[in-house]
Amino acid sequence: MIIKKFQARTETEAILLAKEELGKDAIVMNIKTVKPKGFYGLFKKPVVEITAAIDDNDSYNSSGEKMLSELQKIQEVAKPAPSVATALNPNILEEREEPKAENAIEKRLNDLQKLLETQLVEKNEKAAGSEEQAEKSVNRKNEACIQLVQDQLVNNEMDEKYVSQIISEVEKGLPREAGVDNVLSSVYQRIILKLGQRKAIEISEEGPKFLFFIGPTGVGKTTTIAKLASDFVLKKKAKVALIASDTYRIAAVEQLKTYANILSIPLQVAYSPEDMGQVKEEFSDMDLVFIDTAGRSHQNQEQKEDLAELLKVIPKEEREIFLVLSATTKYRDLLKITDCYSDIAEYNLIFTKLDETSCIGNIYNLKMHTGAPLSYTTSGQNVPDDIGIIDAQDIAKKLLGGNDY
Ligand SMILES: Nc1nc2c(ncn2[C@@H]2O[C@H](COP(=O)(O)OP(=O)(O)OP(=O)(O)O)[C@@H](O)[C@H]2O)c(=O)[nH]1
Ligand SMILES: [Mg+2]
Repeated sequence: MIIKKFQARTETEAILLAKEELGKDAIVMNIKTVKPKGFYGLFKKPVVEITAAIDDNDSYNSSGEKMLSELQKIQEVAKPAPSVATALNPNILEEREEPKAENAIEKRLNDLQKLLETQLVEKNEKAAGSEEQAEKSVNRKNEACIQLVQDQLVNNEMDEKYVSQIISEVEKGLPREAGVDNVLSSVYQRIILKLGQRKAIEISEEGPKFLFFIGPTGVGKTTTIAKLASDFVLKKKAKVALIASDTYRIAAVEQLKTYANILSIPLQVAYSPEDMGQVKEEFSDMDLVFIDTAGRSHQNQEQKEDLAELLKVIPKEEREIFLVLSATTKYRDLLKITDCYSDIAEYNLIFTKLDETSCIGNIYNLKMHTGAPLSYTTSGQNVPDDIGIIDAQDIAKKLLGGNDY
């Protein structure tokens, strides 16, 4: 991993500099405003400093020590930062929220660090009896540190194979006497890199985008559509339409109709691929068309084929597919569901019901398993408020911060 700081007059300029030097896949880890130092600095305007990173798969080589000195301490990266995973896309950055006050997650992370340090001091006091044991003690400190972080990730239901993968990558670059902060910050930054660039819905100049929401029954597809459609209609003044294609339940169409009425936007029902073709023409002057599909059992072959037929009506370049998953579903079932939908099409991932679970390891696991971009998370039944673009920093903090602190 290469980590570098870039300064410029504006955040966008700093990001462009980072992009130029590190490439388009670089990820912004932190953004802050810096006042120029020294006497002459008094007369200069503050500049924006971003810390960007790129995974070069060759991390911590001979200059590992130097790179590590550039790694910010976990407190620094965990400071109230812009909320979003800040992939290097200026459009996405526009959507970033203002920095929040110190929040509970950061406090938990700090508490975790203190706890880990206390446990390590105790272990080292027991171990360090003589000079001769000093060497062993250093190794033990490293091992104990890593073990504690590892346990934390597994407790948050991260798959052990992915935990081992991250730990072995981090271990390669750790200095001989790495402290808890070194281990935590390396793991934190690696998790953010692995979560990758997020996928947000954006309006295109080239015509309407048809957004399919697919997934198992009752996960929150319709509610999520209502939240997103409200956001685009009310805040972004976009031209939005809805399509109900739930061929199994009348109530499903009624549910969507209610939202369409509240937002005063058009709704059409498409029961078959032919209907879908007609409605597509009708909505050709829209910015975004949200398509609600019937909740399906991933084991039902007939339903799977129906969905595949429906998707085929819209050419790939005009459509985006969002697989909606509940964060409360068992890991083994999530694997089966994602595999089943992978047979049909490429999708982006939305996780709902984060308010109903304290373990979010599955978000990381599913990202690794599918390679699909992460897009949104929802955390409550309130339309339109309980939704946000996936925030990799937040996920990394929660994974490391645990539930008991
Ligand atoms: N706690 C919580 N409940 C949610 C969330 N999102 C949706 N729900 C609730 O989950 C239930 C099902 O939501 P729907 O939007 O109807 O789910 P669906 O996937 O469209 O369901 P089907 O159309 O039957 O497949 C409703 O009671 C929603 O209020 C969330 O983020 N958190
Ligand atoms: Mg529904």
